[in-house]
Amino acid sequence: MSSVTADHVPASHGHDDHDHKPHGWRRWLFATNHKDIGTMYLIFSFCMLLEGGLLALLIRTELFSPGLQFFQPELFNQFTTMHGLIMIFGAIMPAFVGFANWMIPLQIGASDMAFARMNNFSFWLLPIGAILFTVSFFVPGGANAAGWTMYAPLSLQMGPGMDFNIFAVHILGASSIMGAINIIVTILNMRAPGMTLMKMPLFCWTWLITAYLLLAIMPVLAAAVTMLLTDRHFGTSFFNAAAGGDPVLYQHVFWFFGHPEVYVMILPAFGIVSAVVPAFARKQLFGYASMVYATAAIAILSFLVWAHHMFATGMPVTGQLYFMYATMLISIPTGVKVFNWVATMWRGSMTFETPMLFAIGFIFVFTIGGFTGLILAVAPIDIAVHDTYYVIAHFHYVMVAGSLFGMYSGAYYWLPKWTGRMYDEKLGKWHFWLSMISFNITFFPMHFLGLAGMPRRYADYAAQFTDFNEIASIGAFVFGFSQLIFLYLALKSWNGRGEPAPAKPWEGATGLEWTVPSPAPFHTFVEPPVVK
Ligand code: CU1
Repeated sequence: MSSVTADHVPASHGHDDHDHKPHGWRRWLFATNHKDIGTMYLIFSFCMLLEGGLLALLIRTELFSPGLQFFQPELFNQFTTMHGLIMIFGAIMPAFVGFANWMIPLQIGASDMAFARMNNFSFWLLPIGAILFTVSFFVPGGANAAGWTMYAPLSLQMGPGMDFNIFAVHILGASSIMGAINIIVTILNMRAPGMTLMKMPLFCWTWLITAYLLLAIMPVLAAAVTMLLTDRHFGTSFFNAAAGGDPVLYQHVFWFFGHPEVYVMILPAFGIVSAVVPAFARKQLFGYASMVYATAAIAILSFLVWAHHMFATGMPVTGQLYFMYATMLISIPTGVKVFNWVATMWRGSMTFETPMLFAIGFIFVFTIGGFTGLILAVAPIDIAVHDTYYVIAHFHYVMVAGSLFGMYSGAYYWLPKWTGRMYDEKLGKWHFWLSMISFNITFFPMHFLGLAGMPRRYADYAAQFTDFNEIASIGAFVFGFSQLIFLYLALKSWNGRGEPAPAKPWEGATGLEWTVPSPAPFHTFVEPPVVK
C-alpha cells in the first residue's frame, strides 16, 4: 500500500526506506501518529459495525415470523443485548474517536494529538474489549442476555458472560476516558497561533464538549458495573432488595451515564454535518456562535434528564413532571441547530454529492427521531409505550439515521483527504439511497408495532404483528447488505485505486475545514507531520 500512496508524497520530503519509522505490522502496533491511529479506529469500528449488524440480522431473521424458528429465547436475548453493546461501545463511540484523531489536529493546526503514546494505548484497549464481548457467547450460559442496560436484579443472576461484559465495559471506558483527555488537551493547548476557540471548526467544538461529557459519565458507568460486580461476587447488596439494596438505584446510576451517553454518540455527528452542509451549500455556516452555545446547552441539560428512562418505576408525580419538562427543554437547542443547518442551505448554490446527501438525510431523518423523543418525554405516553418497539424505532432513528449517517457524511467528505483518492460518486449515491430507503422500511413500521403494544426483547410475538415485522426484516437485510458498498468504496480508496483526489476535492466549496495551513498535508498519508 505504501508503494502506491508514496507517489503522492512530494519528493522534497525526502523519505525513503532508511527513515526511522517502523514499517509493516510495527507501524500499526506502535503507532503514535494521529492519522494511523485514526485509521485504525475507523477500521476497528467498521468491523464492529459488521459484527453488531450480523447480530441485528440474526434478530430480524427470527422475527420475520411469529413463533420460534431458529433461536431459543435465551440466545435471542443474547443477540439483542450484544447487538446494543457492540454497536454503542464498539462501533459508534470508537468511530467518532477515529474522526477526532484524523481531523482535530488538522483542523486546529496541531502537529499531532497531545499524548501520542496514550493515544496508542487508548486504541489498543479496544480489540481487548471487543474480544471479551465476542468470546462471551462461548462461555457457560452464553453472553449477557439482560439487555444492554444490564438492569439489576436480572443482571445479578446472569452467568459468567455478564462478568466478561463488565470487564469489557471497564476496559472500553478506560479507553474512552484516555481518548477524551487527549482531545481536551490537544484542543486547549495545541491550537495554531490565531486559532482562537471561537474560530475553531464546529467539529472541534462538538468533540471538545463531547470529551467533557465522556470524562463525567464513563466513571459513573464504571461505578454502576463495579457495584454489579461486587453484588455478584463479593457479598455486597447495592441492588439486591432481599438484602436491603435497591434495584432502582442501579437504574438511576446507569441512566446518569446513559442519557449523556446518547449525546456522546450524536454531538460529533452534529459537528460533521456542520462542516458538510456549508461546504456543499457554498455558504458560511449560519449562526456559528449559536451552534457552540446550543451544543453546550444540550450537554449541560443532558445531565438533568436521566430519569425520563424510569417513568415506569413508580416515581412520584412531581418527579415525573420535572423530568418531563426538563427533557422537553432539550428540543430547544436541538431545534436551534436544525434551524441553522436549514438556514445555511437557504439560497445556497447546493450540489448533492454523497456527503451532502448523507448530511441532508441526517437532518431529515434524525429530526424524526428527535420528535419521537419529544413524544416519549411525555410521561403518560412513555408509560403506555414503555419497553415497546416504539422506543426501538425512536432510538434507531437517532443512532442509525443520526450517528451512522453523520459518520458516512464525514467519511465520504474526508475520504479523498485521508486516502488521496476519490470514491466512485455513482456507487456512493447508490449507498445513500439504498441505506435511506431500507432504513425507513426497517424502522418506520416499528412505530406502529410499538403503538400496537409489541414489547421489545422477545423472540416471539402475537400473530397480528406479523406484517410489519416481515417488512422490517426485509428492510433490515437490504440495509445490511447496502453497507458493503461503503466497505468496497473505502477499501478501494485505501488501496490507492480510483481517481487521484485534487487538493480541494469539493471544488467551489467554501467554509472548508482548512482554516489554517496544516503542517501535515493530507496527501502524505503514510508520513508523520514534517516538522522543520
Ligand atoms: Cu435519555
